[in-house]
Amino acid sequence: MTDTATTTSLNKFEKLKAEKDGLAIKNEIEKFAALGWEAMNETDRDHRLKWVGVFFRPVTPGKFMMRLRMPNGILTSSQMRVLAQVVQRYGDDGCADITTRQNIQLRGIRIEDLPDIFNRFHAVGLTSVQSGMDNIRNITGDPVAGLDADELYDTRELVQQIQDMLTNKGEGNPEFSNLPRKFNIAIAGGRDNSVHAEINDLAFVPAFKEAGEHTSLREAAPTTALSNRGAGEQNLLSADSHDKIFGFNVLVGGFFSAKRCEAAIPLNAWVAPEDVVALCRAVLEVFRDHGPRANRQKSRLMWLIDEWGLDKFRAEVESRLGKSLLPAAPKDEIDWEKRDHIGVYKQKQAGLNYAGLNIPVGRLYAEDMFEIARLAEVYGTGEIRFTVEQNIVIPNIAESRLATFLTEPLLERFSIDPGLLARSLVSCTGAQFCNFALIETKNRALAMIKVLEEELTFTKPVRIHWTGCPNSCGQPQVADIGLMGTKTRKNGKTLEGVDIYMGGKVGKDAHLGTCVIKGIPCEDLQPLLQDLLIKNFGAKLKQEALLVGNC
Ligand code: SRM
Ligand code: SF4
Repeated sequence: MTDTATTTSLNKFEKLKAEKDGLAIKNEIEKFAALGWEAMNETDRDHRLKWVGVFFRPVTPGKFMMRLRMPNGILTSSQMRVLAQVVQRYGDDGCADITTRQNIQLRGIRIEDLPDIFNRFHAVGLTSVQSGMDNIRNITGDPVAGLDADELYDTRELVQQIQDMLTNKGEGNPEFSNLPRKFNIAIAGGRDNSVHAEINDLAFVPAFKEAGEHTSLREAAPTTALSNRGAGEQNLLSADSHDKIFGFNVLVGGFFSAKRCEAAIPLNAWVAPEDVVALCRAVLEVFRDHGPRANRQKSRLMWLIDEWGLDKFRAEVESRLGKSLLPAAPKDEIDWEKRDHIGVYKQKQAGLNYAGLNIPVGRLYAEDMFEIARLAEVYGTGEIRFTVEQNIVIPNIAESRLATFLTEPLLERFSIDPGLLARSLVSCTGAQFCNFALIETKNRALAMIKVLEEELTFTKPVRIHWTGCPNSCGQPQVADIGLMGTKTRKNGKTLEGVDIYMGGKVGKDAHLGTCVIKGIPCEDLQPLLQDLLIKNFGAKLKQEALLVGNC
């Protein structure tokens, strides 16, 4: 238990965790299934079930949401089929959403089916453990890890190792089941920061150290640092890299919340890949044991760093680690604009391609999921990946199969070449299922870009992110145009509205956007967005473009 928690009064969530650890729920699933959701203890139902990834939805009582864990966003076609079967049994109530953490959530779940669902998950190596409440969220990694000829590090194995350590191989780990608050971890393996490292509580970004500097944490020869890299190691170092060692600069404290949003700050630490798991453990132990627990609005890691100062925090992490941290490398290797991976791209393996399919606002139905699984098997090796933009990647498509793949009907809906607004559209769950939502998001987001794409021509993608409330699950602060749900007044009436964020930059020199316009009623939004797109992003009215063309 924390320093702070022992000296201050506990908030409601700390109390419920102290009464019974969330993970204890794991052994009570059969009992809940027999009882039914209405007879269950409310605290178990509304809160503790989140420790096994089951979320009571006050908007649709009795129809639960299940949040999985997808380390590095990767799953197999067999796993996708199991997920499809689970949502299929709920008919119109069943669907799934790819999330902004490279993950998937299932909807319509009935409590009586949980034992069977967990058995099915177990059979194919899926876990939903510790995916909600005061636990570590899905760990994100590069969506084209192991495929991209330009990658610096294949993040897959490392992400899996961290998840295994933190969740006891998906079975649940009581060591980390009572954090002061949620915790996000990301590892970037490429030059374009595909994971939004800067918005995580703990993030690792590629950085090279001069070999001579690599002394105090461990005397590691370059070969040791490279040995953990997984497949396709040939292109991993830059040409002049004989005397450089690959590792990661460490960022800490990034988070979004209703009250405060912060980009992560450098810990002034560099770690070799083989030290990443230990560092994650050390940081989490410090957060678990010392993080502030009195006020839920002030419990994320950055609040502890504020309270202590970075030097004390770093020293405490070193003490848990049992060794000194090396200072950060002078620069990281994030020097590309962020890619969205939509389209077909050559892999580093000769003759193979990966295809990025745009899944509008991440929403999938059972038949889509079966079809994605089929495509992945017929054309690839059965592997499927998710991106933080709520899209999918199908890797390992042989050159000889590509032309046929491109004629598949599913690609008409899940395009490899969508409109320039559609390809970058992201939306959180919103009012359809989320009780925090101040507005409906997903359908509105789709309808809005349809109209805008009909009216305007674009020369480049514009990243529009919708989020239904200030919790910022849809990450409006990283968008070119971020739309955050709010309530606003017009002609004496309360209406659904948005606050508009702009200036978010991803990839190299990433920084957060800020709120530029407040309280626009959704019914007045379209002309305003049109104006912003024309003035700030080079969009042109189609009529105008036609006239110019005619001259
Ligand atoms: Fe989130 C709470 C959905 C990514 C910040 N988030 C919720 C809940 C669980 C609230 C609830 O119980 O209804 C939402 C579930 C709605 C539902 O039925 O789907 C929810 N969050 C989501 C997802 C599904 C949005 C999406 O459509 O993709 C994302 C799931 C990710 C995952 O797979 O684990 C999701 N949430 C995020 C992100 C983005 C990220 O991680 O990059 C953030 C901002 C980053 C961060 O956390 O620092 C985010 N969610 C929050 C917060 C504010 C946290 C805070 O410190 O105050 C809450 C509310 C809370 O925790 O008290 C929240
Ligand atoms: Fe729900 Fe708000 Fe998160 Fe959207 S941003 S999923 S409305 S909590």
